[in-house]
Amino acid sequence: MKKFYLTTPLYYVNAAPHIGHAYTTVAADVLARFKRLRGESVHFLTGTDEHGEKIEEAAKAAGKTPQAFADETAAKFSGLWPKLDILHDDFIRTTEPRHERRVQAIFEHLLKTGDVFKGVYKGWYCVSDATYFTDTDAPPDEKGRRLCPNAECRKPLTPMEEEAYFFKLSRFAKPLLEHYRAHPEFLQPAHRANEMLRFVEEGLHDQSITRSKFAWGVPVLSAPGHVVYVWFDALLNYITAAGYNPPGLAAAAASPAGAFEELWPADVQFVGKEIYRFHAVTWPAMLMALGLPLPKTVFAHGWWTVEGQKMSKSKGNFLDPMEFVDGYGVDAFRYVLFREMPFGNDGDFSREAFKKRYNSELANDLGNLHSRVAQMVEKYLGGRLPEGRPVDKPTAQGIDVFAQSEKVAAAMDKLLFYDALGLIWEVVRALNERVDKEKPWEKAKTAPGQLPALFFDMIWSLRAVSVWIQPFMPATAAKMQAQLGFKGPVSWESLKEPPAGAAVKKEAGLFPRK
Ligand code: ME8
Repeated sequence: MKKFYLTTPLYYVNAAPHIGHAYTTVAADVLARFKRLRGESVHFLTGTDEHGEKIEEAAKAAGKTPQAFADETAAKFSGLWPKLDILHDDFIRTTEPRHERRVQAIFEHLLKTGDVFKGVYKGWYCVSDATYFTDTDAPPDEKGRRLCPNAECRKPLTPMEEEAYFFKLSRFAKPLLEHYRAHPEFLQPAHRANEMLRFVEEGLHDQSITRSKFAWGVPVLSAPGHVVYVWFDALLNYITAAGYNPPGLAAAAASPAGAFEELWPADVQFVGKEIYRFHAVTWPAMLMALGLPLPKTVFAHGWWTVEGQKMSKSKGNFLDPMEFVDGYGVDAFRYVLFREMPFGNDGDFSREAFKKRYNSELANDLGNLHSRVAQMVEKYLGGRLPEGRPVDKPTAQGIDVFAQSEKVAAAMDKLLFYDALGLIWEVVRALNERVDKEKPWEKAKTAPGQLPALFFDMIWSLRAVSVWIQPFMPATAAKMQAQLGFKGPVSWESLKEPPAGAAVKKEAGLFPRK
């Protein structure tokens, strides 16, 4: 059975993880948890990108071997994910034999088919971005310097002339354009897809994919002294980790028959917008060269600035996710990431905005609602909802909760996490309004007979909220569900079950005010 396969980029091990890395990885986790909740079988891959000149230089600066240096930083990534409640199924490091062997076999195979060929590379190279540029890509500036054309980087480029192997990228411009047109869901969001389309329409250059001036990379078997270009190496992780057996791979190293087909093609690949060209152009061309199907969707999200500024080494303003996890709890951090800016756009991460959102939406809207309703059920109904079905279905101030659930699911499926949270908060706010309007404490005196049906409806709606927020805030969802008398494992469909006879109790608040 094919699994829902989703991936994040492989993060470079030259520096510790920050909120940018956390963002993409939590996004993948949110989708993975949503799919599991819907009953799908999921495979979620993340990992680290460990080769290349940049890592070699960083290791040298730290006085370590590249491998020892990579081991240390990779552990920071793999150690952070459980603290962010990320449940990945696999963590690949590009220095692992399972990856390196496959990269080597793929290289030799493409050399045979002619999509990889030998030539001389002459041009410019940005060590920091690990990207090649031609004379025209990077014309000299007013001072005659060649700087990296990436506005975020602008570091001096290194002139390069070396014998190298090339990937025949130019051959794939036409098939790529055909694929983009035939599969509008392939590149998302749409505005970034247009950029890629325009780029490919201008024609593609063959790409140098080996280096011979340094050693920290996957060695090319048939060309001693050459190592595989870090991007060509790293992009392949999405299939090497999935157990792709390239022609020529030693039988002892092969994964069992059918294992790869269970995962590939990937369903969603998440990346940041700055590496979209590699994922929207180079990567699918590599897959075409291998005769493999393309991922269904490659989604490029936007970038966070921090307190209005780009995060950078020189500014020393990389935000550590643990600052927020320690201060507010992991769920609040996961929530704010997707509530503060629409997924796909750029946005600013500020401590003040975080605190405000935490207090108004989590402590006030959701936390208060949950505790006051649970408390009233304890007080007025002795902590137990009536048996039977006093209402047909939950309605929050006129919102049909079941219909809303379909809308939330549709937004999640379309990766519109911000919209999904918006729909969920419509219900949270409506429920708060309902309490204010119906004033159960007055009804307890004037019309106590109405309370069982009212709370039955409210708890049912709250249970739905707890299921919807589960992908974003798994620990909070679990706390709510325990207090709302949910029995057994919860799935997306569980919200349809009427809470007949449920035992409701109020425990410590979900989100203490800060
Ligand atoms: O590019 N806002 O690794 P990397 C949002 N190794 N997301 C951000 C971000 C920010 N300010 N900063 C980083 C590489 N990210 C390559 C990838 S894939 C085969 C190889 C996230 O460590 C975002 O996902 O520089 C971005 O694409 C990724 O981290 C870059 O991580």
